[in-house]
Amino acid sequence: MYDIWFNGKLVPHDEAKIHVLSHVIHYGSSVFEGVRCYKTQRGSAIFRLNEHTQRLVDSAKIYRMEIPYSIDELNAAQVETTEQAGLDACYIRPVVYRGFGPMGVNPINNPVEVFVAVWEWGKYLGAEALEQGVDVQVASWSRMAPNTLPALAKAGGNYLNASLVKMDAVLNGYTEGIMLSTDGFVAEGSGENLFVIRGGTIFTAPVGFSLLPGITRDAIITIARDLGYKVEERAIPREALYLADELFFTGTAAEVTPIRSVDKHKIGSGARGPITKAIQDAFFDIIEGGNDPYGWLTPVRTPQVA
Ligand code: PPE
Repeated sequence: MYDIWFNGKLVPHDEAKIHVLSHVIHYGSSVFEGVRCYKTQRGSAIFRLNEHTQRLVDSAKIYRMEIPYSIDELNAAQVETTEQAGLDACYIRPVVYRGFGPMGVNPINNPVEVFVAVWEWGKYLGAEALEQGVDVQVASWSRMAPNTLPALAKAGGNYLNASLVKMDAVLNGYTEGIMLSTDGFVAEGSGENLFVIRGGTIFTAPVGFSLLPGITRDAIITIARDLGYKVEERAIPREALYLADELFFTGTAAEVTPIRSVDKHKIGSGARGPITKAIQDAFFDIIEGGNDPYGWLTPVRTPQVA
């Protein structure tokens, strides 16, 4: 088990503990990130580290949490935690939370604490998924409305909504659930953004539709436009999912995962489509090939390059 960076220093895995009366346990008051370090052909590198850290800081700001570390220190903590683990590739999880202090909902006087953990994480939606695609359903739970919980914050509490969606999907025999906004437009998966392709144009829902502004989403919009595709951010009705030529999820964990059916409607040919493949290839050229036309890779020293 790898050391965990806990409030400023690495501690052994088993010593990174918090009190049961910590605010976060009772009220879900955490914000977090999911970041990947890849083993590329040019050495190990963290994908879009600074953008993830910026989103962590943004999430904390929404909840009035003052992180006692700068962006540079948070970036360095993630690099240090990755390097000490000695893994060529890993998933990095920085978490900021309200700790032990006064009881009650008001978190203002509870300390803001930070840890960074890493672990090995394989293909999020299954090994075959990247090629074969996954079967999904539209969730019966909506994504939280914009005046309930802020979707731009990647907050622990948001994942109560996401886990209801994921449990239902899995218990119903699907890999994932797609959430609609409370007014019925497509929002996102429980842990992924969503892209719809029809007639050669790529659509994704705008950030205002109760979704996390995904860093992979942003990367894929950039890559797709540079490949010459038209990408439009606009409201997507549920039935556009059924009529799509191609659909895919994006996320740090899910990467670019094709969807082959929604509510048992076959999407396109029922397998990964050609535009999805072209986008995946360009994405994998960065994260596996180590080519970095956009400056998205932060090199780390791991055994591979030592
Ligand atoms: N929407 C949600 C709700 C979400 O959780 C994620 C990431 C995304 C979109 C994609 O965002 P980005 O990773 O920046 O492209 N979900 C993370 C957590 C997954 C988990 O099970 O935990 C992730 O992919 O790391």
